[in-house]
Amino acid sequence: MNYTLTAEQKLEIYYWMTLTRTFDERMVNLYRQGRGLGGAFSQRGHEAISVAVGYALEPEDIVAPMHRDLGTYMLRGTTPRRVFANLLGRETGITRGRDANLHGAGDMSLGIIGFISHLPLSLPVALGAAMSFRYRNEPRVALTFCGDGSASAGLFHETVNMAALYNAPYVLILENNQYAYSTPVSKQTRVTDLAERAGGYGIPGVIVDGNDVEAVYAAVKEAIEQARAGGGPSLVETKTMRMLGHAIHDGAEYVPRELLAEWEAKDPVVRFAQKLVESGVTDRDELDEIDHRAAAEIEDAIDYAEASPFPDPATVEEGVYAE
Ligand SMILES: Cc1ncc(C[n+]2csc(CCOP(=O)(O)OP(=O)(O)O)c2C)c(N)n1
Ligand SMILES: [Mg+2]
Repeated sequence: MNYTLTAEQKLEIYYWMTLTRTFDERMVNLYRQGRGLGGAFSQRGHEAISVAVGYALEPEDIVAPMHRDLGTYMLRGTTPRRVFANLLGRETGITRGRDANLHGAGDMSLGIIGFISHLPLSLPVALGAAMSFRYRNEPRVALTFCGDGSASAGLFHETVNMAALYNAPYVLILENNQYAYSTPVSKQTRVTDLAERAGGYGIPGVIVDGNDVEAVYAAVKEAIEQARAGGGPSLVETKTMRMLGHAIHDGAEYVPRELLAEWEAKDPVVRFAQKLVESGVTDRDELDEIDHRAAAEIEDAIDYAEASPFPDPATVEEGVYAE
């Protein structure tokens, strides 16, 4: 199938990408000013992936995102207000201030399984959702994400094998951002293209430029619709670069500067903006207007979060399922 986007859809995607980028830049600033609270994982470099995936999913599908998939959370309806409130530990956040992070930030009314911190535990949980769709004969897909580091854990292999064996409507996005904390991919495996692993389990493995939003959209849409039609699972390896440290406290001094410079030149947001102008979809003025709209939404989210109350300590046992 040919999954090309209309001019209107491209501008919509640009809006979500600039919203994700602006959210990230403001989040990093806030933490550097001492106004942050929990852990914060930068999204820089991952915007094309998380936005394209969120755009490719249908409302009835289920997604289990990781910590660098903010665009997907937002596209499914998690507002910047709720995410910022979560990061600042407020009652109005997704976890009602229980976790000042993206961990556990699920909302099943939006089809989002909360991110499970223990990597890669989201993989088998999302597979369970996919199998329930299959058993009920529902044309729905479960999609989940996995990092290069997470793909080195045994559970990755067990889950992909089982998904393949049962022909589950399951899509796995492998975000290869070159590092797992301070460990480069070359120190985890002799394999360069992690998508090759799919062949070992008898499913398709596709490699896509993770900084090209249109390419990611086309590859992911194809994988989703194939799974929906009963064609079984696939793995999409999106190659990108984690442009900042693992989390806000990490200066990433161990990452060669030349490698960052190489990827900076391929920045997914800048590149898409240039493409939109060069191909005549829009002009710089309209993109500036979209940037301003996104910036205003993020400022509103920060104001909302900072004005929100912390949870009442008396409610600490609410939502605890074991004692
Ligand atoms: C079982 C387990 N071990 C260690 C950690 C700590 N940890 C959190 S993120 C991370 C690196 C993950 O790397 P990757 O999967 O490549 O994702 P990225 O952070 O690069 O997006 C580690 C080691 C964890 N969350 N779970
Ligand atoms: Mg990684």
